Amino acid sequence: MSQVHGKWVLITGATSGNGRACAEIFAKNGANLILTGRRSDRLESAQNILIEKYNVKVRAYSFDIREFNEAVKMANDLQSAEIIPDILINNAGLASGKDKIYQGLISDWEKMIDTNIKGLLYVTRAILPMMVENNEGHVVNIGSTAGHLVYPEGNVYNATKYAVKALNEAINLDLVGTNIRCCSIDPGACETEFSEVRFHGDKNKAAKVYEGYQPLKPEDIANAIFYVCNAPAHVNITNMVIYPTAQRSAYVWDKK
Ligand code: NDP
Ligand code: 8X3
Repeated sequence: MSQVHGKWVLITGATSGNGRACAEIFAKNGANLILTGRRSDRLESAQNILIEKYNVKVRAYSFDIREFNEAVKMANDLQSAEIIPDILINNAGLASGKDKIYQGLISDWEKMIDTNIKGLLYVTRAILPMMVENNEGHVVNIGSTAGHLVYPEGNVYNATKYAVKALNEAINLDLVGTNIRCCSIDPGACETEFSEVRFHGDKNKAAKVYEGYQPLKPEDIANAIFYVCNAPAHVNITNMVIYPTAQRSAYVWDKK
């Protein structure tokens, strides 16, 4: 039986892409889920499907992770229900826009900084004390290869993912002496709604990002996270970088 069976897994950004794929693999292996995202219709649908399919418990919290109070409300509600998340997957995030830095929209920059950095911090600040109190848990941060190498017009998105890399290292250091592990999973190009969001809903532009090669699938990322969470308790995988085979860096591609 998998180590996650019967555990509570909190996934931010579970309405789509990597987060939704994580919900599937963890539920399939008997984990109970706490799902978050802003689109309540999708959350409710995922909740119903996963309960029906895998007979696990699923709680859904629809909120914007840019609101610290909302993360605290969720944490308080979990505490009232005597639920301590065993695994926190800080997945919610986005790129908004792809422009030269002297032409970028301030609204895009604020969205990325507030979601990818501050939102991740807010949820972590609300949930991690419960894990520390329990001296058990696993934090998985979804970074990106964009947090290892800057590319043209990636600027602020790159900066937010460099911040996730730094925070992942910082969380690990601050957790020394506890049994809580912390890992950053850093994917390259993965076909989700990511590019559609980045290009403000332009589906044609988004589709072009994935043409001419096999990008990663959300299931590939979910499998990696599942692997990390199933490592024996004395094994702390702190970082995993995952590229499609056809992509070796932001600059080196094999596109047909
Ligand atoms: P998707 O757009 O498919 O999913 C993003 C998820 O984040 C959605 O569930 C969305 O839910 C949630 N989200 C976004 N903003 C907020 C917010 N303010 N509050 C709450 N939830 C929010 O993209 P991916 O699955 O690809 O993205 C997941 C993570 O993976 C991101 O951190 C991204 O940076 C990272 N990543 C993606 C790569 C890729 O190529 N796809 C590569 C490397 C990293 P909702 O809209 O319902 O709120
Ligand atoms: C998403 C991957 O290369 O578009 O983080 O930045 S990339």
